[in-house]
Amino acid sequence: MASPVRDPASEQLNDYKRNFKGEAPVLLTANGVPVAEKKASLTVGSRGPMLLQDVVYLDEMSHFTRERIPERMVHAKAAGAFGYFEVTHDISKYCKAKIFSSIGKRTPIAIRLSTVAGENGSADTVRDPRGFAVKFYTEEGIWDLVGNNTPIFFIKDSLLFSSLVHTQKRNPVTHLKDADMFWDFLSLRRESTHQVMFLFGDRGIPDGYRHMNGYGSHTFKLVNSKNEAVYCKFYFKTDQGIKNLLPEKANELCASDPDYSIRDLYNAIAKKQFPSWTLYIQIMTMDQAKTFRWNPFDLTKVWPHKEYPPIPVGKLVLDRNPENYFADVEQMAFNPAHMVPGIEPSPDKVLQDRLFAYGDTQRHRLGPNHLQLPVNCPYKAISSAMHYQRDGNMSIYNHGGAPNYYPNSFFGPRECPDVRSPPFHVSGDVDRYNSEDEDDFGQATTFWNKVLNEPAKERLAQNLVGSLRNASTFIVERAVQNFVRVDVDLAQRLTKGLHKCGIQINVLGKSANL
Ligand code: HDE
Repeated sequence: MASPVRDPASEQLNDYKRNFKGEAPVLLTANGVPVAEKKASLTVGSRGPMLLQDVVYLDEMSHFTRERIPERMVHAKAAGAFGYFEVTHDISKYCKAKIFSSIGKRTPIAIRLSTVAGENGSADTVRDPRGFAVKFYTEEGIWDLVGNNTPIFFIKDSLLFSSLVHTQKRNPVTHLKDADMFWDFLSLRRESTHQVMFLFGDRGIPDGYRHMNGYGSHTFKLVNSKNEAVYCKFYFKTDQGIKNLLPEKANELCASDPDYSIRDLYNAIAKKQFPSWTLYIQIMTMDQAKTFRWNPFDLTKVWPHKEYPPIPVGKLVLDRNPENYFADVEQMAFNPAHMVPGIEPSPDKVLQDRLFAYGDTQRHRLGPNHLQLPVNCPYKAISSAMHYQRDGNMSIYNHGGAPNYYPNSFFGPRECPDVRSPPFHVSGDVDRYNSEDEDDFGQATTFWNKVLNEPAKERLAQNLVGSLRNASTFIVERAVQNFVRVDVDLAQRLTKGLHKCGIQINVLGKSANL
């Protein structure tokens, strides 16, 4: 009988035992040989030394010392789950992808929900964006929508990405999080202001993973069966309702239950309280894109819902926990380059870079054949030989006797002209263009004035003060100067809050003694 305080996650081993049919199997070495004794190594006399011929020990220890694979550079700590996506509305006039072909159609999915800056063992309830990565196993191959819980991002040119990440992680000397690195970079890159306001607002600490939205964030291109294209943004709205944690509660949980979000998701699914999200798209025509008052491919800006109203598409439901965390979640490999016919990239520079970076990191993290792993394999799309890639580390499915060159006369896989993308035109001078622009503050101002109510404004200001106060004063000044450009009211609140912490700057972000 389970104790009343034990939740489904705590009962995992008892569940395994309860569901087990028959007797415990015989213990084998990795090469399948029965093991007679597992509690004592092979030694000369009871006091040793050990023998090299203890193959049971060698088998065990040589695998153990290789258990860890490289941790993800970002998004290392995560929960994972499985479920399905069901179409509820017809969007075939915009998109020919078969996943959307009929109402009621279900496609299996996997999801990985993560924090960003912390390591694999870090606490869940920190102020940080959350990853919202969905893998759709469609009959046309894998579609990965690798998004966050925010519709926007810190930067709009990927060349800055590794620096951004370094500043959110540890100082290379002290191995500590460093407020100077954090605020120096963000205050020098003012296009980050919009995302920073989101991060330090209430939604910066969601209450677990079930109560937050997910955003594809980038602009994508959709193509219909007549090869007509539109631009699109994807977003998943939580059906559980938005719920966030106040900083005091979140800090308390960091100590008392650092795995709060993983536990919450696992238990909800185990109790059959299956979380779900509604998928919406926003559509912008090619002509609208030409005259939109912002760059429609700028990842630091939203498309206002009033002008580009969300169109419902379907439901995403999580109804199955992983059977094994490492196999199913740690080895899950997302890649924005995994798109299916009908879904294409837009010119967004950050998306373009991500098309390279993710496959590259997966080949480093998991190896060149990571797409053959069960959790990553496009199992709905394969019936026989797929392509002409062969060999490499850990090739499990190596296409048997099928020809390994193209073209060939032996029934090797053939081209599929039907899925050819419509051509598109680009022109311009090759150069390195500064991505900051005059309107880096406009949407942040709208967020402050139109989205936040008074208590939410005050909480945002206090959260910012709580973090800024740890940085060097010249960096604080620069940061406040940026917030003046959002709204003087915000800058005033920051100045007041900082004064209370002994940091004397005036409302324009200048040191009071200057
Ligand atoms: Fe990522 N990002 N990122 N990212 N990202 C990774 O890929 C990267 C960006 C996001 O659950 C890494 O497999 C570049 C935006 C999620 O496994 C890495 C740029 C958005 C996940 C990487 C970005 C994201 C990642 C680390 C250009 C939201 C976790 C390990 C500036 C729209 C996926 C890995 C999972 C993971 C690179 C920006 C979301 C290093 C170069 C924007 C949800 O390849």
